[in-house]
Amino acid sequence: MKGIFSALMCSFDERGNVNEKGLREIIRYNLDVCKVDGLYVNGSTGENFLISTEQKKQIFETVYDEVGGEVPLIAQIGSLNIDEAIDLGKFVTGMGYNAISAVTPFYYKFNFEEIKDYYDTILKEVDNQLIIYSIPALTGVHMNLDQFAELFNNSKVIGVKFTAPDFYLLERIRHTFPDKLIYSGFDEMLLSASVLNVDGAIGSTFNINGQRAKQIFDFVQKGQLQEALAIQKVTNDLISEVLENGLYQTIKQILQSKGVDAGVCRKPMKPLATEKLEVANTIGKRYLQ
Ligand code: HMN
Repeated sequence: MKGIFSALMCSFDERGNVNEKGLREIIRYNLDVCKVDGLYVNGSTGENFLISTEQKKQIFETVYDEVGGEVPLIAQIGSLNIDEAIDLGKFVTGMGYNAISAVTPFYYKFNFEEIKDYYDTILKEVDNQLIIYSIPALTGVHMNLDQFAELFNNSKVIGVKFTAPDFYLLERIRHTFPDKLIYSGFDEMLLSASVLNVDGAIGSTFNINGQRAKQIFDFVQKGQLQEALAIQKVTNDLISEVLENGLYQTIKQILQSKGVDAGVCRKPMKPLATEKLEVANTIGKRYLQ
């Protein structure tokens, strides 16, 4: 469960249906070309919050079938509808997913007691281990060290996907909980997080740039910081161009240019205009052979 995990993209057709063949091609590209260590399924990058329960299950099943035990799988089952979260948690656990993960409940301003109860309720019902998904910039949920400690008190909570630029808090969590799994969530900060001894990283750009992410992580583990920095620099050149052109759409177009049927993004995300499609193709050619 350590190392570089792609936050897996999903292929959708123009009507918003899951394109299973395309999804399988994205998985193969991740495993065979990017050589990632694992997959994080139905996260933000998988457009999870834009799709139905049936589509989530279809994706969980297709991924499990295609991967067939090759790498560990983490299923993001978090939902504002706690019954859906539990249902999905049971579904993936029955199938054999290695762990579940759930985003902190968002939109309503839940207090910490409610957030803790959300995780405890899921874990009472689902017989699996769970990784908290913390992404304050998107959820508005900022937790401090004591609150992480309270969540980690539940022994089934085995770690956190920490998607925040707060390296002070990250260091405190690492230091305080040496046995919990900590995944860095911002690909552009992978080197900095790796220096703090995270166990791995989960990110969207690994769908295309997984090989460099693995090199950064491995160089840091061997103490070769200058080598890691050189690769993080190229990685960040790539990421800044991708972000400027439209994050998920550009990653999909780059996959498309590599012969992977990555499809389009779900509405309300808009497809790339022609000039931006060309920019995406150029990024793919310049940074990814
Ligand atoms: C997921 O749940 O899909 C990801 O793990 C989210 C991941 O943290 C990404 N964040 C978002 O897409 C909002 C990052 O990989 C991010 O895309 C990347 O660092 C570029 O900013």
